[in-house]
Amino acid sequence: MSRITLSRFLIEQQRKAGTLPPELRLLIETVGRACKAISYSVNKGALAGILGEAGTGNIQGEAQKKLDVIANDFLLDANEWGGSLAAMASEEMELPYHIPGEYPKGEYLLMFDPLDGSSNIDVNISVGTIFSILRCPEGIDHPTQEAFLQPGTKQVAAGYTVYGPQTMLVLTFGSGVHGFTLDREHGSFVLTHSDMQVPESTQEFAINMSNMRHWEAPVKRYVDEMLAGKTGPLGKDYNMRWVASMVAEVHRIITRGGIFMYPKDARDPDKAGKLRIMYEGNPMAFIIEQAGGAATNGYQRILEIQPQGLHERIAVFLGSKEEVERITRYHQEQ
Ligand code: AHM
Ligand code: MG
Repeated sequence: MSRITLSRFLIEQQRKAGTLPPELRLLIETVGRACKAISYSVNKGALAGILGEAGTGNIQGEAQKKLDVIANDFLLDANEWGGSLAAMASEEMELPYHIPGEYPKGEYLLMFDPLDGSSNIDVNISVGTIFSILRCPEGIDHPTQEAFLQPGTKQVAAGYTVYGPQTMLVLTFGSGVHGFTLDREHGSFVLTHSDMQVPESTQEFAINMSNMRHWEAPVKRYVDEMLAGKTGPLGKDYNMRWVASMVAEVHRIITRGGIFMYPKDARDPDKAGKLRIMYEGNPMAFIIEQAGGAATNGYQRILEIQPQGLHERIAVFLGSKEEVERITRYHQEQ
């Protein structure tokens, strides 16, 4: 059988009545094209002079890497002219990006973290792009941040691209999770992982252990129980991984199971975690749920939270259902 490229896959989904509107298909293809360009840049690294600091900061007070800025520009440039979008928002920009007047506007809103885990780029460890697509509320011509503040259940599509030993685009538009590997010789994403599923139970967890002293009681309890191993209350030995790149972490979990945690902690009481709901928590929660896993902030489904700000942070617990349910129970019981 011939290979199914991303374009072919999306066109075939569009033909299946009602599952994928043509405008959304075009938009996903365009995001995929931008990710290809990012992948080639990531791959060239020092050869293209794109490693290191940009010398600027973003709205979150984080120093930007050159590649953060390059990836953001690739996504803006690729998506502004196609006619599918009403506006875009990014981790790297304080306010929504409006579609320039010379281009037609469409009905969707696109949000992205252009280069997640970018502290890894200089040490040649996996990074990624995360994106989330919403419908622009009706009657809004010039979307401000309020238009974006919809709960994750309203997402019409979400995905990530992991730039690792292989570049893979993993995608959902609400009917399962589909994984495509970039074939560099042909320049196309090819369907390699159909109907990806997170195993229900696991013996692998991911958390930044160096923050342990700042955690809240339910997280301490849960990690202590895992560390106690076979003779502890959970009755099994666990293994730990921490890549410091959420995309790589989620990709591992979707492939072989596990739980990923970035809890709220006491370092900064004003911040409910490190990760941002709109372009990290929501898209990853949508993908993980579509793959049969679960995602909560310790108390409720991430997808049901009403966001209050474009760059709002939340606690994230996602992955294999049994484990996410356990840590959520521990939060509710306290
Ligand atoms: P970024 O979007 O600025 O790259 O930050 C998000 C990243 C996640 O990919 C990762 O899970 C986390 O930050 C790592 O944090 P830490 O530095 O605490 O290990
Ligand atoms: Mg990020």
